[in-house]
Amino acid sequence: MTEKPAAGRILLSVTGMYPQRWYELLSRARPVVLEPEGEADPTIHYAVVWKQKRGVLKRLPNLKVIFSAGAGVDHLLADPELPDVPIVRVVAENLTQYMVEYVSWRVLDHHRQGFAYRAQQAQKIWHEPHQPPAGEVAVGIMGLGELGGAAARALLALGFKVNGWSRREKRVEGVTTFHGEAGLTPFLNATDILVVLLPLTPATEGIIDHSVLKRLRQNGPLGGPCLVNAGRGRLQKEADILRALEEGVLKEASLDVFETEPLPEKSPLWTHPKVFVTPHAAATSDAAQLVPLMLAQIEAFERGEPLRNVVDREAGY
Ligand code: NDP
Ligand code: OXD
Repeated sequence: MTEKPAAGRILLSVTGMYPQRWYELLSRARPVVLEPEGEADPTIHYAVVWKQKRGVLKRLPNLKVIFSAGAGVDHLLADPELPDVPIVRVVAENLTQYMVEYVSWRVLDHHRQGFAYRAQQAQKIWHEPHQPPAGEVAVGIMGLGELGGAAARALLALGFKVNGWSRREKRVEGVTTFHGEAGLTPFLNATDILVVLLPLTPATEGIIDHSVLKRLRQNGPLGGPCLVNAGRGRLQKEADILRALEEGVLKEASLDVFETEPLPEKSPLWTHPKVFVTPHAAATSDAAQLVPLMLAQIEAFERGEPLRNVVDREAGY
């Protein structure tokens, strides 16, 4: 009788993402290890990682697939010794839903004058400022992928005008689309609330700088443009955001991600009256939702079916 080959083990290295929860759920289906054994561990075929310990992946000679525990993969691609195997990133309904909620919440807060009302309440001021209708306000989404596309549809349903900017040419119903370097200025010029949902790549690092903020529509219905960044912190230059707020080039900002995380205590963003801070919490990777998707992909892969949501390493996302 031939014995069934042992199932390849899964390496789990998810820094700051409740590893115990991932461990419990994954290990119900497969043997899971937290550290490879010895210099080279041939029993590990899959890795589930988030900001993995440096050098841990190169010790896996039989690694077949790396699963990023999040949608972004900049944490993985930053590893100079990353093995040359497919990387699968998170695309999941619940993660998208979280992001749609976050973007809708922040856009509505800027649109419905949340900053002004909180300041008024602190001083017990009863005053109703002019409120433009959503249909007069243009939200511009940088990054029209899984998350940006879903956010665009939700904002359209709320009645906003929506512009979108992507790397390649794209059509999204109801959205005025722009792409590439040539499309950037017209996209910015037509935008009142800029929502950043780009991946961090060599092409996008530091893209949210003073020159981009300056090109947002300066005479729009909100009395100045607003910024929402839920992509990555290193997309933005925080000194430029502070300068733009100081100059009035930018009216307000909602930031979920920062150049350095956790946001250092000394950062002026914490206490700036025109900045709303959340701790990289726009869309959480929920192990209970994501583990079944990863296990289903492993099973399909072992049946010889193609992997889904594979990262294009050359593009960096
Ligand atoms: P996708 O890969 O589906 O979409 C990325 C989009 O960005 C695409 O539209 C792509 O263009 C565009 N893009 C990439 N590079 C460029 C460029 N150089 N110029 C213009 N457009 C560009 O990613 P997701 O929507 O799933 O996720 C986006 C990012 O959101 C993640 O990478 C991650 O960093 C961040 N994120 C943050 C979370 C949080 O909690 N704050 C949670 C989850 C994700 P094209 O369509 O042409 O390919
Ligand atoms: C992600 C994140 O990329 O949570 O999924 O930032």
